[in-house]
Amino acid sequence: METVLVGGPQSLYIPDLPKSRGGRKRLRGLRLIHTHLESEPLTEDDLMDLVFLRLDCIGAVQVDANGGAVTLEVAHIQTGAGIGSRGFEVLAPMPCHDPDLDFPALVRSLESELERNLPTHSASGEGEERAILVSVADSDRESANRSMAELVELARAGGIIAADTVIQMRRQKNPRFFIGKGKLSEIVLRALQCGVDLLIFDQELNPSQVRAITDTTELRVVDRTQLILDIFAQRAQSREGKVQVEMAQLKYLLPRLGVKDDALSRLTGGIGTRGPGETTLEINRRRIKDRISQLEDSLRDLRKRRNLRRTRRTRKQIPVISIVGYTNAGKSTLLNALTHSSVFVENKLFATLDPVSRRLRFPKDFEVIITDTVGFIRDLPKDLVEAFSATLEELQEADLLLHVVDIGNPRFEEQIEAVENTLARLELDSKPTVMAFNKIDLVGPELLEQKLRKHGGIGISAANPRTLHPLISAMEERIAGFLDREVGLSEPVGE
Ligand SMILES: Nc1nc2c(ncn2[C@@H]2O[C@H](COP(=O)(O)OP(=O)(O)OP(=O)(O)O)[C@@H](O)[C@H]2O)c(=O)[nH]1
Ligand SMILES: [Mg+2]
Repeated sequence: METVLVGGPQSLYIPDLPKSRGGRKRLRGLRLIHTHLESEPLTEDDLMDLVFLRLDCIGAVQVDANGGAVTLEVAHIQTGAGIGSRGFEVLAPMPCHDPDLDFPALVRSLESELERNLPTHSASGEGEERAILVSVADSDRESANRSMAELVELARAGGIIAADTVIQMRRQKNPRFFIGKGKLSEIVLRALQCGVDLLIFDQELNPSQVRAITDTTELRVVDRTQLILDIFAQRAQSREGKVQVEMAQLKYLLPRLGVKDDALSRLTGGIGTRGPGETTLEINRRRIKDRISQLEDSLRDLRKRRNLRRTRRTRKQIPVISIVGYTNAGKSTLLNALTHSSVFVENKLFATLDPVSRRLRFPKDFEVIITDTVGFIRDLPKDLVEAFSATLEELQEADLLLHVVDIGNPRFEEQIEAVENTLARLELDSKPTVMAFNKIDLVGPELLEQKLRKHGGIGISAANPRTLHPLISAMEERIAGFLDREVGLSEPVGE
């Protein structure tokens, strides 16, 4: 026996229990046997406790009129149950004086089944983290699915494998847990089955929700914003990129420190502990504020230098084309193809963080600077946009925006909208823009034709330089137009 608890007729308060014997991925090694004075069967609350506390089993003793123990009802988790099923099995009541059950054998078999379900380590690659991805959506199942598909990609970009995904359709969010409590218990069970101790939510959670879920499930909790911040932290190469990411991470963290005691250690217990922000994430609020103002200083410095470079460039009057677009649209591939360079390209979200500029000579014999920068995404976290304002300011000097769209992606129209919204947020929506529909090799000619007509774009395949001529001509024409106008303004030609 480990602990004796005394409760009232209606309820039993269960204090913090000792940690499970094999870490969070196994049963706790405890059976909870309690008395039901009204002789009622196992209740919904009992069964929730069974799952949330990962008990080996839960038993209720039913009593007779004199308070003597009569029958024992026992439930245990089901190791094979998936999302959507109840996840536990209630055994037929047995006589208390002679329960017909070999407990140790039952627990052994549950644990060995759990063990068997776990993925073998080498198969998934070393050091890869696994998580259950969770979304709570209000009405549109289709869009929740698409958003989840993107979250899976985001997780992959952050080096995390999605062990399972769960979408709950729910008009009203549970204020405490955000997700429904029943669904949360299914998730806990699923986590146990998959040997996962990380949940990633597709929606932003408030600090007390993160805390409530962490407390109840003993699983680490991260939301989409934190995941994106984490990817940026892993990717940042340049000093400027690192400063910007650290700033965004700290600004995200700061309001979340309002919740008392160890909220910080809980938050940083998530995956947001890698990358440049790593050391600073452990320090307290005061020092975070100091650090933020320090970072602001260095960003101001970096921005000054950037401005200087820019003025020099403008003085030379070289037109600038900036490539913009949703992440993974093929921006860097296009820059490489246009300028015969070898900027890093990868089939992962946010491969590029630091802006890159290259020169490009057009057939008509004038030169432009073409820049590639960080990709956009739907609901780009506010702190990131702010922190990356220096990088994004580069776009202000562009004479022409080249908006690259991945027409091979089924969500490309939403992506166009997300990019246009971000451009509007950056007050860039009035810039002249050429739209390039990339990856035409992935779609049929009819769809392509229809979409090009609808959006007024030019079809290309950045992977195949022979397809780029129409785009090059279109850009050349637009730029030549500006140059003529500028020449016309500064040195009016006589009669
Ligand atoms: N099938 C096909 N794939 C392409 C084409 N152009 C680029 N890709 C692939 O698309 C993926 C993303 O390309 P990137 O150039 O890294 O995309 P990006 O827009 O710079 O992405 P981020 O920097 O992550 O925002 C890579 O796997 C490319 O090989 C194309 O024309 N056809
Ligand atoms: Mg790129």
